[in-house]
Amino acid sequence: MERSRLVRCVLFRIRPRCRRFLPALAVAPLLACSGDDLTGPSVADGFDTGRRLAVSADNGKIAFESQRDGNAEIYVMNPDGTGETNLTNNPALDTTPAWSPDGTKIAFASLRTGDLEIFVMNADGTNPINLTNSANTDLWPTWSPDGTKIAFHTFRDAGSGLQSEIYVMDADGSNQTNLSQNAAIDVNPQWSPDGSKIAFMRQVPFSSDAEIYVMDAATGMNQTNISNNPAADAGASWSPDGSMIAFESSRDDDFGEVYLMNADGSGVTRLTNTGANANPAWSPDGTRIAFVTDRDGDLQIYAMNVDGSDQDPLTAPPGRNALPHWGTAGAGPLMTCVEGVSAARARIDQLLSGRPFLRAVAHFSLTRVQAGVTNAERNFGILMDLLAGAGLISAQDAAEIKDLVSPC
Ligand SMILES: [Ca+2]
Ligand SMILES: [Ca+2]
Ligand SMILES: [Ca+2]
Ligand SMILES: [Ca+2]
Repeated sequence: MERSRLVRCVLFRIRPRCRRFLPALAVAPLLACSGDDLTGPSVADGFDTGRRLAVSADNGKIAFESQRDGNAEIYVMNPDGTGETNLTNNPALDTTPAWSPDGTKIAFASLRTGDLEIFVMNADGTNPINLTNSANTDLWPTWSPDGTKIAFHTFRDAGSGLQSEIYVMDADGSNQTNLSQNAAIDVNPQWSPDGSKIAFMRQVPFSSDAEIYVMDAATGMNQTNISNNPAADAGASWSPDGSMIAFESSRDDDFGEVYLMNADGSGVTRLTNTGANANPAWSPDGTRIAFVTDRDGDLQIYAMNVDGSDQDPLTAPPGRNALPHWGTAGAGPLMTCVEGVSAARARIDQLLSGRPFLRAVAHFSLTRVQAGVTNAERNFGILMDLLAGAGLISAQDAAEIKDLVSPC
């Protein structure tokens, strides 16, 4: 009976046969909860990861957690499943990867210092830096779409209880602030593509229910239950245009399935039917959703179209693979090979045509390019002028833009 009940295992049950579905890290806080069976809340786990700041144009690599090497490591792979690479190579547990919006860094949680901390490393795995340095569990980072902040959840305020809070900090680890401020278990924050909201999972301790909430990212106010179903709902992943949220739920069967809903919680549709399915992660171009399934036995990552069609495996045994987070492509593709300002403007107009969400897309792709130039603020202003179709651009600015869009 190996058909596991993904969501329920993750959220409520820690039976031995369920453990393989848990992000490795989930076990630690769970052990602290109770030795109980069916009603003990799980905490920190789940299958989602800081997914989705998906705000870009082109699909980059998928980061995920793999246990193929005997301990949890952060891997990346191409969108077709090729090129799997271990980025962490550390005997400690490494989990919940989240790409930065510009595709240059990955935030993740690691147990290498003795308790879980939020780290940030370069996209090639170099230079991991501990941002949280808190004595308690810190988990599940998600970047703000402008890349300046990271939200995560932490048990630092739990005392002897189970309280978990959504915190936000500057991207260098400074100014760590409690955003959710609620006695419930609040985990797995996911920043909306427009930066205004954070979705997260809330579970009342020892309840068999879990819900997806959203709150204002700036203040933590207006905490709103958008799933409203007596079954377990978790794993929110925003569509790149912010209009929809993919999630996992056990509302129709014990296994757990992937669903879509509008960002206000309306219009729920089911996407999966085979086996247990969880951890949805939207692709930056909005056309595919990666997810985790046990349909082939061990946990593997698949991807499907947003209507649920064309469900294809990306990873293969051996090894449990989970928690996909789909990053943006490198700086090049969006603006490749355009000559000068007028061509750049035309290219942007082309990109925006009929695709209103691509305003943010262009914005972020170009922000990524900025990271490599000296006058980031200035170039940002120039590019926003281009997006608005307004303003004259000086020759010097044009030269800078040409630098940005090279090589031609
Ligand atoms: Ca590791
Ligand atoms: Ca910690
Ligand atoms: Ca809380
Ligand atoms: Ca629910």
